[in-house]
Amino acid sequence: MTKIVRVGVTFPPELLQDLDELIGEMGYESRSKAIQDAVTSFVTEQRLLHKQKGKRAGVLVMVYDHDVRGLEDELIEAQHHHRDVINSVLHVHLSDKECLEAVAVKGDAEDIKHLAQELATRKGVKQLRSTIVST
Ligand code: NI
Repeated sequence: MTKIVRVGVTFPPELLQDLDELIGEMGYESRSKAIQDAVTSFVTEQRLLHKQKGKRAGVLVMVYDHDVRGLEDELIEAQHHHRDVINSVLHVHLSDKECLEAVAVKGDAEDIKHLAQELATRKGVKQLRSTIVST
């Protein structure tokens, strides 16, 4: 039998509510199974991004909360730092406090990966999805 480890994780209430709604709709028997599946998807996606090598192009799409103190400055700083791989940025004001940014990237896979990591790991960035193709 596979050994199971128990961990404690904190969630914003709205996220947990969304998760529980989805779990109900999808017919999951437990929250743990749904969270394990979500983590598996995350690990698979990140591993795939890590393995990329050579010239790549694509789009990073992120959603963030602009009310989080200092976040916009940090995001802009990260983008300036990686300007060599950024071709264009599209900003969409989604709601009173949520913004979506689509960052078109082209260049070395390693640099694109660093940019994606710098953006995704900031507090207040709710999602970052990347679509990367070879060039
Ligand atoms: Ni905005």
